[in-house]
Amino acid sequence: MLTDKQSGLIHGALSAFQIELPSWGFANTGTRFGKFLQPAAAGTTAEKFADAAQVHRWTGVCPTVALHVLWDLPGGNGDAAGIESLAAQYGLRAGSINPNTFQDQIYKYGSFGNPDPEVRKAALDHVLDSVEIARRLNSRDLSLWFADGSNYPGTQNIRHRRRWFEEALQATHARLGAGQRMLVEYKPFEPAFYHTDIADWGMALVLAQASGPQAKVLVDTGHHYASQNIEQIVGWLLSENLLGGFHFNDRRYADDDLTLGSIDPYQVFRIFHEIRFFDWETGSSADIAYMIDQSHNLKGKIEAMIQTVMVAQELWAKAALVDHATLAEAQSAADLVRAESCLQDAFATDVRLAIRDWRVAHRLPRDPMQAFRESGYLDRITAERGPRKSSNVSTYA
Ligand code: LRH
Ligand code: MN
Repeated sequence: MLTDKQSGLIHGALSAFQIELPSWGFANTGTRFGKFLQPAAAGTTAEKFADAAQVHRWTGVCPTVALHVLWDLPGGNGDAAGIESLAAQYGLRAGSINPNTFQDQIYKYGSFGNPDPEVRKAALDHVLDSVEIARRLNSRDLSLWFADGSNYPGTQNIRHRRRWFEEALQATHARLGAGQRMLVEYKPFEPAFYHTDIADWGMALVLAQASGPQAKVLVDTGHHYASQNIEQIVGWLLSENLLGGFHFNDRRYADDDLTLGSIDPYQVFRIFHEIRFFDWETGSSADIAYMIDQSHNLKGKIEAMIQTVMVAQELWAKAALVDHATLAEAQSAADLVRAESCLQDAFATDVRLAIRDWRVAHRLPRDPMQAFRESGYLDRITAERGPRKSSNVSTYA
């Protein structure tokens, strides 16, 4: 049975927790070995917003949708007005803006890191367009991931590419409006398999610092070597005031983009704990964008998204139960078992009843998944969208 204090901590934590949905998480996706089409999958940006609105309707904590420019605004800034009215139509807002500097043929040897100055310029133009789109849509975050790298030793000058990245990121930062941020996302490998230009948190941190005060680091939980301690990286980025946001997903091997908490829920709990412990210690609330970045190749896409939000809320609520004062004391006393038990006790606490009460108190359904299933929305869109599926078998978009 939870104490009133614990229920209060959970309710307070949930009311401060929102998570952004990726538009691309609602579209048909696959692997290089195939793509299993789902009749209900979203095929247009409008359908992606409609599906995201379902997740927000039943969970109440997903008011923004991350957009990938060439997938959602193929017409660039010209499509912004359309996006704005779409978002308004569904009671949502455009979230982080993600340029696409990886799919065009010109990017074979990279974008910002490409040895060809013409290609670097084309990539920068696209990113600067994306800054304008973000300004037009009142989106705060420009979220930057680059596939750039090489596949064979000696084929590229790693130092020169780093310098070109610094120049282009500084030019991007110079174009940001007040209040806008640029989030630098790192990834150790894939699609490049020898070196990736922004391969880890340190490289992203150095480039963010070189870019300017509105640049932060984005941690995608799937972008780490299997044995890497992600919450330690989070601790360091918090200390440097350079933690800008997360892309949440789960993995067993590499960047598997599975649903959050499906493989290692304690990992996400440890990350959330580092953030809440930092907030408790500093008496502040770190300004972090929580976003989902998953591709649902087999699970129903809307259900997978609702499941992810529910698991994120549960792990966030558990992290709110860590007794920080006792923990700090035990850490100083090197009382290892007592310190660790502070985390294990919180993680082992069943918070689901308190979360259900919080939902009812906010006029939300106790069980968002059940509410969605009973809504008939999935049957309706399957009937509407199913017949046309065979026509557009393309990759993410
Ligand atoms: C790269 C990545 C990046 C997105 C893409 C959809 O692996 O995590 O954040 O742009 O997935
Ligand atoms: Mn990502």
